[in-house]
Amino acid sequence: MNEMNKLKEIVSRFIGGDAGVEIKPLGKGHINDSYKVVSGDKEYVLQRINHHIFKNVPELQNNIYRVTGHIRKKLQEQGVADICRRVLTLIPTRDGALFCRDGRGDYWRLMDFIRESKSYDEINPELAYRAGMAFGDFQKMLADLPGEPLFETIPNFHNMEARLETFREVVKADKAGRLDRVAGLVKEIEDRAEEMCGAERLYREGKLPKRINHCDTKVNNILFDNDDQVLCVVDLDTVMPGYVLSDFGDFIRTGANTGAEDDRSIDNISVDLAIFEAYAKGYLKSAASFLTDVETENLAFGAKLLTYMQTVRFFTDYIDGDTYYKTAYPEHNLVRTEAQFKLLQSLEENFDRMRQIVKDAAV
Ligand code: GN1
Ligand code: MG
Repeated sequence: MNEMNKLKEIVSRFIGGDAGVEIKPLGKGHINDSYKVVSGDKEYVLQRINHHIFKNVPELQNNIYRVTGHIRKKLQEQGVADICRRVLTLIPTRDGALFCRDGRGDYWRLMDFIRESKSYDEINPELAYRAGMAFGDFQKMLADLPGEPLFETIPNFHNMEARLETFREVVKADKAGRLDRVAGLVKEIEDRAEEMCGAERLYREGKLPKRINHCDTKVNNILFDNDDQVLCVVDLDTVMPGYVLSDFGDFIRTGANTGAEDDRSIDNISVDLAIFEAYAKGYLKSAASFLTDVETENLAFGAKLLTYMQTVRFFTDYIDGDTYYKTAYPEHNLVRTEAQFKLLQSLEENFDRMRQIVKDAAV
């Protein structure tokens, strides 16, 4: 069976006969593969879930089912219109399962496509403000999710101590023989290691809580409508307990970078403080009511932490021989590492200003 027929066969397990189904690649994820499916007047997103990374797909899908169900209920209670564009909807298979497996052992899921929506890789302050409110609302809506804690779809996902442990192991093993030329950068990582484990220390001391977080608040994981109003938060694979400074920081890492995540021109990269300020204001407008002082005080640190963490993660993958992230060319992970490190330096230079902005926005 060719690839297209295989995809059609998978879609048919969810929605029945494949007459007239059109399937095209979609999106820019580094982990899963996504396709847009059009069947008559219906539109869907089909995804192959990377089960080498998300090792427990049933639990992963169950998380998403619970999270989207809870948000849908909240939106209904608030009388919000057009709910099917305001929260993701999983489509079960014809047997009622939340995913299916193919003959190769790959896992697949189907969701409704959110119509007339768009995402941005580059954003302006106005939209950053709206995105900040939306991610704050997302955390707020999930604060009273009933039942068991959500399953940790990737254990220690945003745990800096664990990330550094893995980093040190791959440095030691130097599996791909790439270490020689990057020794300077390894030192830069180590020089900051102690500071960057601060959130884990605060947690152990009982000073920093965990809440249900999105854990992948990239700027392009927010969908806007044609009038640039926020429709919905997408990419829910990593929704799990974490520190709010992580979600704050990951948006700044992606949305407030004047360059691209993998920019080869290092001079393009710096923090855009107008976007930082707008996002902080929007986020605090939604979240100030539930944040503790320690959480608010550490939001600016979150921007440094998540940028440092992403530097370490790309660097780990580079040294390890590119086993985790999809890459478009051989040195892609090194380019990403250097680009993220440049952003980190810019955040360090502007850190006092960022802290003051958060302080002012919090009053
Ligand atoms: C991955 O695939 P995508 O773009 O949604 C990664 C995030 C990283 C991001 C870096 C499960 O997200 O944690 O921040 O790449 N997701 C996973 O762009 O590792
Ligand atoms: Mg993601």
